[in-house]
Amino acid sequence: MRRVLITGITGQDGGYLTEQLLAEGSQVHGLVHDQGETIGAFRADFPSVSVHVGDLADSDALRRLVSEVEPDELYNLAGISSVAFSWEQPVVTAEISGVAAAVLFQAALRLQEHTGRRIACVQASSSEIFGVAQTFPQDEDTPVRPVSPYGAAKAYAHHMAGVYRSKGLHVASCILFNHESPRRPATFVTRKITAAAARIGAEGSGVLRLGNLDAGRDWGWAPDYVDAMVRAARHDVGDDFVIATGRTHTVEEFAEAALRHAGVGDEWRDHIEVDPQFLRPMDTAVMVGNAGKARRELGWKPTLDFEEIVSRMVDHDMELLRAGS
Ligand code: GDR
Repeated sequence: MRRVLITGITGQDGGYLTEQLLAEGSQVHGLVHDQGETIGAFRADFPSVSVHVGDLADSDALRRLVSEVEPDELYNLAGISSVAFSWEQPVVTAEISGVAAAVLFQAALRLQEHTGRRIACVQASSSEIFGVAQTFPQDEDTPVRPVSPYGAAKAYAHHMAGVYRSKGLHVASCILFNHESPRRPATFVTRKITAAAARIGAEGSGVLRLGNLDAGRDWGWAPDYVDAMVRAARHDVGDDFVIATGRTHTVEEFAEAALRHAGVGDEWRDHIEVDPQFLRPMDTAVMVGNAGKARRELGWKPTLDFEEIVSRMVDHDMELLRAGS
């Protein structure tokens, strides 16, 4: 039976990945930081998963965990996932989104050398490593020039994936563009928009306060991106893969689509205000990825388009409102 270790298992991607791996019969272990409500809910949803409570900043504990679990596959999904928050906590971001990845790769390589068994690692990298890209669309050869503490930490982990690959470890760095689902927390713009759109649609009034409306993002469907990571783990060689849809939309276009889907008509723009508190010190303007390599080498392609993702998220939030939660 395949044994898998996932860091960040209680996040959006961790949940979808756990479902996919359990469905195929893998034994799943997960590292969890928070001991509160999140972990309780996760245990209730996935009683067969072995949950290990620990801190990514504790390198010794991470090494011990890898040698105890002896995984066949290790998915590093953990870290600070909010670019906005990384401006407030740049050092913590470096430690847990950057250094912890290197600790895990080193521990996996040691385990591989010790046991003689192949261990496949997947690093959940990010389009933020490209910063304000000068080439469109971005692919695996686009220069890595981050412009946020989050992007810089992810860039370090991405480079370390390459370093450990050259030492003989299978490390795939999946350069994930934005990927959404109804499980996204409202700290991210898509869910903030869909939750507000559902409310405005139901009440016929209300205002959605946003930051940069002109930012362009390549928004995909989170379960597709999780599937790409599994394919990358099982590919013949560890490599870098851009995972994206190849289409970009602005934040304003996302808001328009969500409000219209929630039943707000041509007056949708009256419900949006720009609030400077949501602007960032530096923001990547337009992101769009070319996932041609993942298509060719992993047989991967996105299954849902922009309109369908928006609809599913708004429908979910309308359902939550109806259920009174
Ligand atoms: P991002 O996602 O920073 O791209 O990182 P987010 O949804 O936070 O922002 C997307 C864009 O929307 C603009 N924006 C706002 N963002 C938030 N959160 N709240 C607002 O009110 C708002 N108004 C406008 C932002 O400025 C930005 O341009 C996500 C995360 O999932 C990362 O972990 C991942 O690595 C990258 O995507 C790829």
